[in-house]
Amino acid sequence: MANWSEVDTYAKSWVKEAGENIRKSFSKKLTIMTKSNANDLVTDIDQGTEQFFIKKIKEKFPEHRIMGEEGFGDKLSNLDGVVWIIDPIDGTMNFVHQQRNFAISIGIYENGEGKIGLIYDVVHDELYHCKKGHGVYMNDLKLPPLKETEVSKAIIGLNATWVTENKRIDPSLLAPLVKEARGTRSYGSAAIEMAYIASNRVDAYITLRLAPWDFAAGVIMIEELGGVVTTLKGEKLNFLENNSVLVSKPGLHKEIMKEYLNNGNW
Ligand code: 2AM
Ligand code: CA
Repeated sequence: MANWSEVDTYAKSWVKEAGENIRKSFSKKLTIMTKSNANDLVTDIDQGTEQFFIKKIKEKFPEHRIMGEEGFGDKLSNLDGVVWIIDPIDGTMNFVHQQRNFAISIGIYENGEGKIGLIYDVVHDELYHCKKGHGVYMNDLKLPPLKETEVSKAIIGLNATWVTENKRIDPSLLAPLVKEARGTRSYGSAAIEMAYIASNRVDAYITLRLAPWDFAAGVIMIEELGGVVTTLKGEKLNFLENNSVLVSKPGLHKEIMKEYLNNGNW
């Protein structure tokens, strides 16, 4: 059994240290590269930050395994044992273009069960953190459980991509939701969107393609606060592949699934 208090203390101190290094990088020249396509960006800072975490984890917890977006971790085909799921910079496009609206996201799992979630909004110095069963905090502030709400009173995180022609969903499906919701927002970082639901700034978040490192930390926090996370078909997320994702306050999740997503039968 891992000593979760010890893991939590180290994880938080490494996240803060990595954040400090990222803030310092703002005054230096970035090296920007592309991955799968011209808009899929990665920088030397994404890579250096992931390598920083891997070095620290391997030194202190050599038996733990690591799944990292930039590929410096282990190749995993299961979630056995303790697994750190790391996105060194979630929202790289924002990091490059805006120097804000990005986060370090780390979810720590034991045999597939969420134990520790950390989302660090580096620029605002807001660390959202959760040790399973001990509540969710934004820095020192304990966040209250999520309350039920309805679409007509909700702000929904949704990228315009999904209501225009795209590869994954009929764009007309979500248009009524955009119309009925109080408002929509798109922050461009799944981790930030989930932290904002946890802290009651947004009510739901919908997207058609996320990787495990985009949601691993957020899922732990949202579920701890009584929120619901599934695919857009209403299924459990698969942590070894990409997923569509609906993150929502309770009540609202049921309404979106039933009234707008036809209970996943689309
Ligand atoms: P990233 O910045 O770490 O790549 C909105 O763009 C969100 O979707 C971000 O959290 C982003 O994470 C993620 N994202 C972007 N492209 C993606 C892809 N091809 N597959 C999965 N997630 C992606
Ligand atoms: Ca990333």
